[in-house]
Amino acid sequence: MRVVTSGGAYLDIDAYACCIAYAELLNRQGIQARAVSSAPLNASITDNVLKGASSLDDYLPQPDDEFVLVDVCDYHHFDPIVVLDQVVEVIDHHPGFEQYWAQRLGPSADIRAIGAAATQVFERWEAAGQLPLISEHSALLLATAILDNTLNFTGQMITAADVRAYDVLARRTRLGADWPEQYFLECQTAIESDICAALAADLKRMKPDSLLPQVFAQMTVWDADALLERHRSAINDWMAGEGKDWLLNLISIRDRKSCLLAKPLVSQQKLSHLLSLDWHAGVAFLEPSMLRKELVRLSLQTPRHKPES
Ligand SMILES: [Mn+2]
Repeated sequence: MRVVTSGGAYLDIDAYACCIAYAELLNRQGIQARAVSSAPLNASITDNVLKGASSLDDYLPQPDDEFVLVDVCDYHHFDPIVVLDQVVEVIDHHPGFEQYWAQRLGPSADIRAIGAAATQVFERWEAAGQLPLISEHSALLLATAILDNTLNFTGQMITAADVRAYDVLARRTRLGADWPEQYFLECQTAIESDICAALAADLKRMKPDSLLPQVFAQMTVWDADALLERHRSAINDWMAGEGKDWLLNLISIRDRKSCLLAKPLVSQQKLSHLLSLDWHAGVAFLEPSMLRKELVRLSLQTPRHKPES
C-alpha cells in the first residue's frame, strides 16, 4: 500500500488537497494508495471545501507500506505514522531538505520553489494524461490550495505554473471570479470563531539557532484589520503563554499585506535584522505580504550579523 501523507502537527488545505488528489491519481494508475493523516485539519480547510466530511482514508499499518510525503520534507515534522526508511517519494515546496532527499530518492524527490505543492500534484495529473478524469472535489481542493498558498496570487513564490494550474482547475470546477473572496472570508469566520485554536493549529517552533522568533504562528484572512480590532489582546495573551520569543504573521488578502504581531522586543529585533520594519505597539506591516516559508528562506540567506558598512 502506498500511503500518501504529510506533516504531523496539522494539515492545511495544500497538504490535505495533495494527499487526496495524489492518492486518487495513484489509484487511477493502478497503484493502490490511500490518503492518510493523523493530524488535525486547520482553518484553511473550510466547510465549503470539505463538503461536510473529510475524504481521508482509514489506515491500518502494514509492515511493507510505502510512504509518499506531500507538502512537507523536513522529516522531524512528518506524520508519526511514517516509517522514514520506507519513504519512496517526496513532493514539496519547503526549503531546507532538498539535498537530503535528492541523495536518498534521486528523481523521486520533487522539491521546488513553487507557490503550492498542489501545483506539483496538478502537473502529475497532467503528465499522466489523466486530467480529464480528475474528480470535481479533487480539482476544487487543488485549486483552492493554490489560492491559499499563493495568497490569491500576491505571494512571492508564485510561478507561471501555479497561475496556469489554477486557471485549468477553476474552469473544470466552474469556480467564479468571487471564489477567492468567498474562500478567504470563510477562513476568517472559522478563525475568529475560536482564535486560540486557530493559533495553535498553524504554529511552528523554529530551531534554537534560527534568526526568526522561536514560536511562529501564521493565519491567512480576508481582512486582518477587522480581526485585530476584535482579537488583538486575546492573541497577545495566548502567544505569551507559548514562550518569550514569538511572532504571528497575520496575512490580509484584501490589502495584500502581512501584519506582524510580536510583543517581545527580542522578537522585533530578530525580524528587524531580516527586514526593514516600523514597529508600533508590537505591530509592523509588511507590503506585499510574505509567507512563513518565505521568511524562513530569507532567514537562511541572511548572514547572522549585518556586514559592517
Ligand atoms: Mn504548501
